Amino acid sequence: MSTSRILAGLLAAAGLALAASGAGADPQVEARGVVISEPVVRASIGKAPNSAAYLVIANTTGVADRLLSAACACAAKVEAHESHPMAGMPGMMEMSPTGPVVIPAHGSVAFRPGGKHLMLTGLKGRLADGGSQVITLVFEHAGRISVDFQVRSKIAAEPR
Ligand SMILES: [Cu+2]
Repeated sequence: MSTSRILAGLLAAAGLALAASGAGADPQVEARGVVISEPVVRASIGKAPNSAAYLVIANTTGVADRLLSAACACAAKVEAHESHPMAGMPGMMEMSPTGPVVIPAHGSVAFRPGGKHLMLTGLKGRLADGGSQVITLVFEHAGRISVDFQVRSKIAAEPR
């Protein structure tokens, strides 16, 4: 590997670190070409045994990847879901498991309220606003990536 290549790699790494540590910046995790940003999980509502987590997954590589599974020590199960309007029930939403979620080459997929989310079922304790929870994501190519999700009682639906 040439010296200039190494330097370019170091600069790219430094740039990412700066972006992640900027004032008010969301925590961002990069591993093997997959970049996770805006990781948040909804704080528990009353004694509800379920919650949902949101994030944006970007794939900087030229090969499509797939989110195969996810897990959290805080829940019995974590599963990718998609919300959609209920047929014949105006204003009502329902949701169903998506199966593996494709992250296109040089593309990204947003998990946001009202759309895709990571469903946490069988919570083992209350998720308190202001805390954090590690959720481990498993990708077909990028492998396992553990991400610190911020616990929030209010979560914006729209991209920021
Ligand atoms: Cu769900």
